[in-house]
Amino acid sequence: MDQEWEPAVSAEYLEIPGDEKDGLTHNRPEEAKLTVEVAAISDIGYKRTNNEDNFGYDLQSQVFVVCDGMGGMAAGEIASSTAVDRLLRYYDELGNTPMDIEERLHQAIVKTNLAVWTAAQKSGELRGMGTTLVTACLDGKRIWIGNIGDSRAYFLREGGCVQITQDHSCAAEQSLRGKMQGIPASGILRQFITRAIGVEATVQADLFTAEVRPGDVVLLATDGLTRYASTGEIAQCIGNDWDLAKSCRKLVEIAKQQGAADNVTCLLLRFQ
Ligand SMILES: [Mn+2]
Repeated sequence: MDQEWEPAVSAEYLEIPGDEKDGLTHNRPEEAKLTVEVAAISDIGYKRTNNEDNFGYDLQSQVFVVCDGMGGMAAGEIASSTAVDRLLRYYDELGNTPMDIEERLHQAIVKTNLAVWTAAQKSGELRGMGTTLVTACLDGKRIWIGNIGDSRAYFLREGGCVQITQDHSCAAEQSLRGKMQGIPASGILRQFITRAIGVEATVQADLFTAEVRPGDVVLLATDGLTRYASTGEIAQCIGNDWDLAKSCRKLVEIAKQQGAADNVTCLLLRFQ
């Protein structure tokens, strides 16, 4: 896989308007922009009595989001559904401002966090609720990914699959620091989320960006899938199947075959 993914710390990116080679301009507007196909599914799984995952997208403004809520009673569901709704709304609204796509996505995440946090402060039943968030938006041939928590983005090209995001969890962060010795592999600490939407008034998202080509696939998924599926299994599952909805159902089936102890959500994007 030759695509280089980089943390989007700067706003440097190139707009590619279409085919311009050897001084020849061949104006084919239908090819100047990639088209994107989307399929998504959220399954309650086998062990949970409610589904705290949510997903949403807006094909008009080309933004996609998956959230995994947490909190007592219905609070987790409210946290994730609020985050999905607000992210889509804020991203759309910010399209009326002169800010570039990176700043627009960043601001939409910041405003979404504040909205969920504010709702949590206003109600005793919702206090302490939070949600993960993984989002993708498109700018011509460039994709931007933002994440908070342990819901993930994966990138698939030519049969390969790589994980783009880093989990904000105890397990991932201890592993990065090479300090796994003190934490049992099955320990409850592993599951602790170190960053979430709505828990504090401010939040720091990680942003990533890359250029996409026809045939590329991006997967956004909650831990209810990712705990059961390796990158190899995801690549095999999506493979060359051109039925994107079928690929979604096959991914959920990977979790179900292993007990689906959590809610399972996946959202697939394919570029053409
Ligand atoms: Mn989950």
